[in-house]
Amino acid sequence: MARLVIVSNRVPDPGETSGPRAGGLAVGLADALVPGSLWFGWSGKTAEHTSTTAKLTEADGLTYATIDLGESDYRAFYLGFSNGTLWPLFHMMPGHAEFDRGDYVIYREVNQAFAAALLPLLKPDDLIWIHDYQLLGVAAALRAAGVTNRIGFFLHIPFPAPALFEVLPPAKALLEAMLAHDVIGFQTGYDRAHFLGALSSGLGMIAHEGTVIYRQRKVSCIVNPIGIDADGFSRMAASIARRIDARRMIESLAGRALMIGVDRLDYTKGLPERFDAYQRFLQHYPEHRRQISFLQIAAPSREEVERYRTLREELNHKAGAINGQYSDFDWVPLRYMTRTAPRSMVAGLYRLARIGLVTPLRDGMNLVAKEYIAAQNPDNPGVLILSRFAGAASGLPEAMLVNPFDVDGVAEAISLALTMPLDERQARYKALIARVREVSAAAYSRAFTARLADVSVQPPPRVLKTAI
Ligand code: ADQ
Repeated sequence: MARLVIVSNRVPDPGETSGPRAGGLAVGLADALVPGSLWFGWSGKTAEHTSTTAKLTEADGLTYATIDLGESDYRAFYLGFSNGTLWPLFHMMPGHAEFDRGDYVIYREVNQAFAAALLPLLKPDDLIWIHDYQLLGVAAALRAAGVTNRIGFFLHIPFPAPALFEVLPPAKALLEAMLAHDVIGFQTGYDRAHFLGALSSGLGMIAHEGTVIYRQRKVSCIVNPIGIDADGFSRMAASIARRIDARRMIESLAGRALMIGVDRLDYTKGLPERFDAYQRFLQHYPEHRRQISFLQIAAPSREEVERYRTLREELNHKAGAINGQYSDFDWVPLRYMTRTAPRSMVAGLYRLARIGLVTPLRDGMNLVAKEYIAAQNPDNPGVLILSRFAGAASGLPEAMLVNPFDVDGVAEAISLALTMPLDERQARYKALIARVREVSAAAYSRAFTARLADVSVQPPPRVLKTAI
């Protein structure tokens, strides 16, 4: 069987890949990472220069190969073009995007450096699976170096509408770079349609059943939504809800319903709008005021980027205003924590929460929505309020779908969720948990690797002389 090589911007610390704290990609790929697999990427550390050779570590039968990033490369590649340009633009928020040609040049160079450090580690039959927007150009750089392996790519974030994508000065170069893969995976049908639209308007290419031919090579564009290990998460939530800290939480609620939000502190997650909606709820539904407690846990993220710092200040201000206006001697309407909570604690809190409030302005998938469902007690499940602009919404139609920009609409949804009868909550939960179980982490990685393994030999990519 061919060896699987995962390439991602961050490689998890091998010490933390098993156990309850492991999150994100490590969980999504757990099934695919059989002994013998290789995981290549950035160590998360900076040095004077970007490494030219990878450092290898073995753990649990897997090989982790990491490089460090030079301090100035980190700024231009990671904070600059990846998170200052691509991240906002791909989330269709061009107002937050900045473009600097110098950062883009470094982005290209770092993608080439990834490819150069990976090259000596590759075997002829390896299946290479590259992840996310930071690494759009790695496959093109590998092809330019003569690599003929099957290479797949998965985009974890949305792909923007073609008219927005075209705003990017190197839009065409990035599309051509993406066509160096054999298989390109998207979270939803919308993202794939946007990508195919961009290929059509940018390069005049027409897809047939999701497949395009580029320089005599077939590129298959597939929809392959990411999921979670629902049963594992459910077990973790049930066991933690019986623990002492859960009991403290229950006592502090004093019979009030808990509403929970768990997010990275990121402007795409719609936190200011969420706080506004909660304030509107308290204002318009005074009869519910003392019956609810909203816990928002927000993990600080990308704090070197100015926009993220101003977001944090804005949220502190809004949280203070809500509690200042509505708190009572024995009731605080909003508990706002800016930290990363242990995964097991998050699972337990989801289970205690009568409402899961997941309202990103735009999101590739949003695993919090799936985790909240998996954590519920089937006998007395809570209600998921979900943004229709999260990728998860297209696979979870029984959630209460809301428009996160509509503050009054979200306030109304909170009121409806709070008073929803048990039989309706159970009916929605039953449908949702079946969907979360079916579109699991294991199904995600199995489907993608099977599709990649199926690719037949393609002509050598000799014409791709340069990377992006
Ligand atoms: P993210 O934008 O990071 O991921 P998401 O899918 O919600 O978003 O995953 C976040 C993970 O971190 C969840 O497992 C959640 O429990 C955890 N988490 C978030 N805040 C936390 C906190 N304060 N404390 C503890 N844990 C916290 C990107 C894309 C998403 C896509 C995923 C996977 O932006 O759209 O769903 O990749 O493809």
